[in-house]
Amino acid sequence: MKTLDSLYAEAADWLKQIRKSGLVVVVYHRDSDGICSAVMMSKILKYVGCSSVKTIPCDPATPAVTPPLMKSLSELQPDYLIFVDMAVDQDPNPLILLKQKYDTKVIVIDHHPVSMDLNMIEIKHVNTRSADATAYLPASYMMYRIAGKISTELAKDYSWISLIGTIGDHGIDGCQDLVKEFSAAYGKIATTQKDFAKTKYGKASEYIMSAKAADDDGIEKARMILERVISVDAFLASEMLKEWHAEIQAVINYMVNNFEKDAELNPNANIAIYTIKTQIRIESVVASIISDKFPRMTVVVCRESGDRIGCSLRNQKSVDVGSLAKTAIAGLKDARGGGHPQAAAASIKKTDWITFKNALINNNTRYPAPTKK
Ligand SMILES: [Mn+2]
Repeated sequence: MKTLDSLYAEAADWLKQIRKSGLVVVVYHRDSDGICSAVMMSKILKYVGCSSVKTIPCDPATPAVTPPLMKSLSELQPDYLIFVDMAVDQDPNPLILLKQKYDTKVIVIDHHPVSMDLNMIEIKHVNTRSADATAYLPASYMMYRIAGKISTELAKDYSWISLIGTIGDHGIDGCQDLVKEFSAAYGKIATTQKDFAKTKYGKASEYIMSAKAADDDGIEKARMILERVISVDAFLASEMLKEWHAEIQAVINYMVNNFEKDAELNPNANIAIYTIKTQIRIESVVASIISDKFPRMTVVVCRESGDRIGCSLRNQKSVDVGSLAKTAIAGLKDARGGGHPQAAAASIKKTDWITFKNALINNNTRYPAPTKK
């Protein structure tokens, strides 16, 4: 088995050999960890001399490379294609096609559970779980380590960006080396996930998620601001991001405050199912906030959109909600579900709601959380 350190070195070597005139496309997960990983990647690409870089935000989907994404990539015909924080190994066929058609060189930098080792099909696959199956190390943290393999100064200068993404993915507690090095460079302000979430870096992560919820193009706009600014204070000073944050925060607070009143509680199965009515995609944030209050309960926040229902699942201590989500969609047509043990998502057709809900309740006690090292 490879060590984590050798994985980071491999990614760094791959990035260092990129031809400077080549077109690089970075596809990143549409969340705080994804944005911060993409910005860290831009910093590295700039450092190694690449001037032609395009970015595409993406929602997790099965297959990860959706037809619209494939269309963009076919138009761009990148020389190099970089995925950060995206579990594209779930279906590598589109990547094989790109490689064959345009001779695109592909690297995947990810921390989601591995479905397949892409190295076998000559795609550079750097996933922390192939070195440590139980590791929970966000992609932004990986980017910090990879940057450090290229230049110690580079990693140090932008450790605050990796920190924001790591907070966004609830990964601080497992990334204490980043915390230590960040504290040495910028002063000690916190140690734990809980405390870091309350700092301006936690707020920056919130701003990113508000941008995602408030505007169709918000995530890419937030990414551009983050890439441009020199500090977290400058990021938080953006008027547009501030407005979006206030607007979304009001709706989030309303939903969180009504949880205990409106959620369907199943004390025997230790699960609460909460349907929120709003046009804004806040189920994930609302689920995280409620889960912080009830860390041993499975919290499922659902929201209707068109003929589908999207759900965010959380359980910080007792249940592996990634496995639960997968099981709950089994047998349903046109359904998606899966994720991390502590945080997962599902999307189903409205007509399957009752079946899906019962499957959640009936299977919740079946998947104990993996024991942490
Ligand atoms: Mn992530």
